[in-house]
Amino acid sequence: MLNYDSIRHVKGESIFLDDFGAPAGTLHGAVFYSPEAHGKIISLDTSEAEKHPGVKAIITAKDIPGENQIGGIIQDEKLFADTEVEFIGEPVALVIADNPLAARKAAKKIKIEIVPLEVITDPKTAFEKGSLIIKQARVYSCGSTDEAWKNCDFIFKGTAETGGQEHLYLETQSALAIPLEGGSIKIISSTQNPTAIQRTAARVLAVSDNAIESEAMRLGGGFGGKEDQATAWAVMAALGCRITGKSVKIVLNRQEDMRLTGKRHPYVSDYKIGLSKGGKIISYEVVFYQNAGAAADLSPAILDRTLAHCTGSYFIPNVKAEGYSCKTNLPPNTAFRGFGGPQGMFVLEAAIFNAAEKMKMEPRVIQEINLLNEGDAFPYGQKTEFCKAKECWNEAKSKFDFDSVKRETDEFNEANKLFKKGFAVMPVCFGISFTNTMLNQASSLVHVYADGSVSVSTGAVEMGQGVNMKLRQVAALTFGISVDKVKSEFTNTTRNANTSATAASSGADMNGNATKLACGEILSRLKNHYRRAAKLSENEPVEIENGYVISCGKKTDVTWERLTASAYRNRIDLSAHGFYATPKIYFDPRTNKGNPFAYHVYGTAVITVTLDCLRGTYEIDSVKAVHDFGKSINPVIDRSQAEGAVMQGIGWLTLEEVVHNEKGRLISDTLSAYKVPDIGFTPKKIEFLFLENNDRNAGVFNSKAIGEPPFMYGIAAYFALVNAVKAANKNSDVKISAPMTPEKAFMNIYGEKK
Ligand code: MTE
Ligand code: LUZ
Ligand code: MOS
Repeated sequence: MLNYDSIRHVKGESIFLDDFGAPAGTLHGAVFYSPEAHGKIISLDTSEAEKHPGVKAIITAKDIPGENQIGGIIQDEKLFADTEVEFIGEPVALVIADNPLAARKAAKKIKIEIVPLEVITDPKTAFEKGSLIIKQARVYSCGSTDEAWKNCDFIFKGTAETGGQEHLYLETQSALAIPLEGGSIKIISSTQNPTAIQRTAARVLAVSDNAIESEAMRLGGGFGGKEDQATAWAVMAALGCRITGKSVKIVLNRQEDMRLTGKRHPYVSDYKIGLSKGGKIISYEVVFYQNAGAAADLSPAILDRTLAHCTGSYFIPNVKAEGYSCKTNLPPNTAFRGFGGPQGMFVLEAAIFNAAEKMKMEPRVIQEINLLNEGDAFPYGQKTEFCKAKECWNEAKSKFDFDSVKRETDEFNEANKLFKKGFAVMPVCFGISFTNTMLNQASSLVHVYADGSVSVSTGAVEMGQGVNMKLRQVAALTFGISVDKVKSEFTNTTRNANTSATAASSGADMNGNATKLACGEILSRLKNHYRRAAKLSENEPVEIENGYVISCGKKTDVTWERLTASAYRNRIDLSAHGFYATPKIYFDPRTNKGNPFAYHVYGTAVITVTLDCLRGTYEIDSVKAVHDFGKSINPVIDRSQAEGAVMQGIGWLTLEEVVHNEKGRLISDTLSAYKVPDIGFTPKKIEFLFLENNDRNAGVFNSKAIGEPPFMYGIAAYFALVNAVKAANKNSDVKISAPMTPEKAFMNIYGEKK
């Protein structure tokens, strides 16, 4: 029982990077960053800073031995700005001192002269000025919207906006680089992607990949914010290490982390939707303007997922979805749970909401009749398989009784003037796999020690989502032994090479499958060893169950430990490497057609809210969902992932508001200015019903990915609040612009209709 992350966390025993005993003499780095959102650098004066006590080095672009380039998808991001700055918070120099305070104080003494250039913060303005990350539009389409409009009884147009979101992982970005022999460097960092750090550090330092060992112990949360954006700090630490010959540690403080790192992408989107009288959606056009910030980062991949998920859980025969990654003078925005999917789905829900209002129907009627059926094709060509859209909806509809939710809400609103309730339903369908097919690969290195204990190393990074526990379970299930025998190791590039980020909710799926393969290999060697020793023929069934060998169906007295010790003495290899590449997926990025996802995850949630009409504040009364968990291998982890994700989704659309001023400065850069849901905001009731099934899918042991899909149930909270506002003032002209902060709810109740 002691061998659980949760218990270690509660006892304060878990080791995070900043707890890790850094080598004696470790130096500390502080980042000096651009105070201007756009401009030409005309001078940089570090002379005063150099004189500050304790300062050992000040590193700028000119000190980089290799390339000053950290871009992943597109090579458009410098480690340090040299001639131009494009956002406030863009790193310009790294001050290295013998303690963090001295480094930060010295950084304040650096002087930079910048000739300001025009600052753009809004994606549509960027689009109009031709400021784009990629010039061409990304377009996903099916059928013909041009043809379809004439078959529609109703056509509506509108705009929907969603805001940014701060990751607010408890552990801020941090890295420690330690010099090894022969010019090699070990980087330990809080990253979802150790391989990206290895490759980028090698490139910046002009060394080969094998000169960099990159490790992640466990993260105090990542949520996508450390998929790409842990790299810069880790590479800076490595560069500092190379230049000073000493270990270098960089730990951003909270405010630096909020100012310097990118967030969820805000979007502004224009839609046009066409329906039949009965509410069938016939045609849908949408243009997404994604606010990418000043560099590509993961924006193009995120835009792809927005486009892939723009039809949500619905079948729409005629679709044209266009997307632009707009370049603005903000920190590059990045991965965040859902990876553009939530932004895509939100717009269609806004369109359905708008249509329903004009057609005097309830949104849930339109939602229900358009749900995906088995075999329906998405605009990207893939057809649904084991589709659970209707099953989840119907189960939720009956278990949570949507009709009585409606009746109770109406009755409450009749009876109350100062408080109004609202509810909304949200079906989710989320594709599992990286949309970039190449990334869908994983490896596992399993050692069985002679005493029968097991060590599992994969590319999966533990960030609180419980992947380490799931991997231990996979090994234990495959071997037929107790989970206590198995340990998940820290993620390290010398044990697992060429790993993908732990992301796209597929960490447990892919690394679990690789682990199953590796364990299976060792298991078959062990079984053969037993057969030889017991003089059984090759075909006689030998199994291991609950730590004992079962021979020809009968339990023996040979324990797992005895078997492994004996195998060792007989010179049997007790280690194996498993490699998993998600089968049957492909995607052609030129036509945007293919089978990008291994499978889809489905569910339906209903959220009820109460709005205080005098204050604009609100409570989430309940979140109830039927969710397709597949055959869960760890229902406790899966349930808590679902609850955490939906809370994060609700936060995105309600309290959390990322605000920049017109100069590109982040205003919401403290926790007093940026509100996240806390325990007091937690819904009074959260109920997740498991739609269990044993469908064949690419999840390990037919489990299903859980990390991201429930995030999107949060969208129901937004529309529930809009309904509550409209119950308070039926003439309120609510602009669909998330988040619905209490201020906005208030203004929407009392604001003038234009
Ligand atoms: N849960 C916790 N506690 N902390 C996190 O940082 N990240 C989420 C999700 N759940 C996260 C989390 C995101 S964005 C993803 S993609 C998945 O976990 C990644 O892990 P998995 O692939 O193992 O599900
Ligand atoms: N990261 C990525 C992701 O690189 N590709 C994806 O498709 C993805 N999806 C979700 C989260 N992260
Ligand atoms: Mo999650 S956004 O895929 O890290």
